[in-house]
Amino acid sequence: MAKIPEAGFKIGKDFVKEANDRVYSDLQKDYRSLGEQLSRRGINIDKVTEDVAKFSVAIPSWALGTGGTRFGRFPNDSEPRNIYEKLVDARAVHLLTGATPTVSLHIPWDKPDDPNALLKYAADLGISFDAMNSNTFQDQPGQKHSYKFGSLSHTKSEVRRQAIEHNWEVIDIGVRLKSRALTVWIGDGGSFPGQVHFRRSLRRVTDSLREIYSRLPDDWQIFVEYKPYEPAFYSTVIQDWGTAYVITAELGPKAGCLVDLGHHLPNTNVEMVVSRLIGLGKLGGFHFNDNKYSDDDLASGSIKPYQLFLIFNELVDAALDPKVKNFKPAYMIDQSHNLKDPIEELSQTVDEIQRAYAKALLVDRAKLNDYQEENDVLYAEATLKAAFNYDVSPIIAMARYKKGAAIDPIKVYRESGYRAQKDKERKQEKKLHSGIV
Ligand code: RM4
Ligand code: MN
Ligand code: MN
Repeated sequence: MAKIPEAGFKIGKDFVKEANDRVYSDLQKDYRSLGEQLSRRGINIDKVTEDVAKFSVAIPSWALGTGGTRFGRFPNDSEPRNIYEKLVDARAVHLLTGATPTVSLHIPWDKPDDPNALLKYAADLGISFDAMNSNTFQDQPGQKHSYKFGSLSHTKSEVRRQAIEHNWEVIDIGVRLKSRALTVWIGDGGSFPGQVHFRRSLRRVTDSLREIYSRLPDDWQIFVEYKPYEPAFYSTVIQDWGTAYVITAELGPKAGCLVDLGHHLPNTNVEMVVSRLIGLGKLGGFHFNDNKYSDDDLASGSIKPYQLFLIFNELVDAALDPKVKNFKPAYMIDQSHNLKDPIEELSQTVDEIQRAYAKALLVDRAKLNDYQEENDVLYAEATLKAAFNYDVSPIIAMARYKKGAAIDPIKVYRESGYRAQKDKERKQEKKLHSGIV
């Protein structure tokens, strides 16, 4: 069994506290001034801060390595070489942001030799495990059947069987890691007209997923992720939310749809997709990221912050609606960090997501409702814009401070010298392939 590495250098809680002490009085002033503005509108800033402080989002294990494009990858010398080192980096993000206590594992990319040892290692770092991700979109060394022509939807039953068994194994590992969900994304589809029979392939994928579902523990969920294209360039078997909905409806109550923000064709009204799935009781969770063109896996909120806000507007609206039952979508990040330091970009991402959430909490819902009922288009839109236009930075920084996280995460991280320390500790024997490429 592989040796469990030492955690090495860690940013201390005291280091964060000392940095916070230097800027806290400035934060207090900004917070008070925003609080006054909000109270004139009948909003209690402390309540908003409390809600933001309760928000958390899972980090995907693959996002801690340097990402890439299909043309290349430019890793730094200190990228984590294994899941243990990834967890140490995840702990740094959580220490800085206070909002990422869980990691979502990709199997086999981060398959543990010993799940019990990994669970303990993670617990010592204050990290636990979120949804497990299976991978039948690549062939692995020693694998009997190839996924070149599909996995759960493959024409040959032995290939489907292998893919089903892989998912069962992922559930088993997840149970040992105390995870409670499985996310399934498949690359199945066709690149040329005629390659795949549309109705039959959907039937096969649904039947395979039923077999996976049958092994799901009672307290687990399965998230079915859709994607319109890539790696298949003509047709994808689970191409959109409608197809994901039909599948999850057939599977049963433990199945929900997973909305990866990058998995929509340009100009799709994603916030409306979200509201439709809420209405159908099938919004399982999210993969947050942003894009200009399609599945670019850029940092959340970097390109379309208004869209992110409008998505959170639907989520807050649903959470406040007593008619929406058992509303608890799973929040996960799914990004590729090609250029920025993954720890920095993840911290920035968490901040952006919380920003969208905080702004959505500021929407005057009673007024919005009246304007909608009266068809006052201008004021309805202006009500959303009024919330979006606030600079909620003091709320987010205060939420972090209250949890002992950093008021200014990036500054604290850079001052800590973490990267330089890890450069020394993690001599890269070979350039690893550990991000999305
Ligand atoms: C896919 C999809 C999956 C992710 C892989 C790496 O496009 O978003 O969620 O696991 O990429
Ligand atoms: Mn995804
Ligand atoms: Mn994707």
